[in-house]
Amino acid sequence: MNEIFNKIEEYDSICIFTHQFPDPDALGSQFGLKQFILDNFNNKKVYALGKNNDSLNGTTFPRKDKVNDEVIQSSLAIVLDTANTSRIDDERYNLAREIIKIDHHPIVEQYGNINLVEVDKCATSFILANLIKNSTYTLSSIASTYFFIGIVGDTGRFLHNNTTSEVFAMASYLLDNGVDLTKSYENLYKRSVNDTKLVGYILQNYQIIGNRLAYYILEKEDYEQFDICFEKAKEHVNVLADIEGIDIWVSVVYSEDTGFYHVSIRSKHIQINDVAQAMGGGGHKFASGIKATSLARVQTILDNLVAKLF
Ligand SMILES: [Mn+2]
Repeated sequence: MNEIFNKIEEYDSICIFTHQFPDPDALGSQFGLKQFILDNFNNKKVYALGKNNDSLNGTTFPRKDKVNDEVIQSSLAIVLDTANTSRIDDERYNLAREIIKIDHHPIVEQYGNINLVEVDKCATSFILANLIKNSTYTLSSIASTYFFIGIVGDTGRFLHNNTTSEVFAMASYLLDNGVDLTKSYENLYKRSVNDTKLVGYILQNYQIIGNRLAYYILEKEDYEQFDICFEKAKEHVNVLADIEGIDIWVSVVYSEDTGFYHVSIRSKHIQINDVAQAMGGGGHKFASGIKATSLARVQTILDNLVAKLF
């Protein structure tokens, strides 16, 4: 995709966007791309936009940038890891002169002037690292580290079934480029005492339906009693991942900011993104999310998932 590099060359100012509630792949691809551009192109202004994730920005990744509307109006926008425009963090992306979409989610909206979507790839960070690896540009140790963290995040530390041999080959390539493995993992997987208590609470209170679906619901007061914020509370769905006999596991976490119950669905073998899409959400075949307006709506989602099991 030389045209992506050509577009970067063409613009003095580039604004990089990703999705709301950014996870390690959203941030890894965003800051990896920003670092790559700064390392390889002269005199570019590059901005990573959107809200900070307080558990990742400032430690694992830098803090986000702030710009006024005029800057975006004269910029190229590159939107990463986001299937549909309503999920883009900072709706001012549409002020930009041109938009490039780079993503690995199943296609919902092709909103870019250029769309690079590879749904068979484990992470957007992978797609970018691969693009650069196959070019004449250089990939610094810092950019490699950000992309590596993105891949680690979306493969669950090389555990999920999107972990192919090409993923290990890319990890090997990035490590050769100077990824600091210990530092990457330490920041990403450290857990505060309070967060550990929340995990204990989840393990004490989750429910099982029909011996095959496990779920938990966290109201605001459930996580705030441990002094944990919504973004952090939302990260624990895989606490239920390895329970024997459980095929689908679900976390439901209420956010006062959005007014929604954020439903995260994970599955071993059973496709669940069709259920998510039918209920207004989306995502990957075995990892999807939906925003639900009420507990009654959450129950409908659970009923629809159970219907896939029996
Ligand atoms: Mn991703």
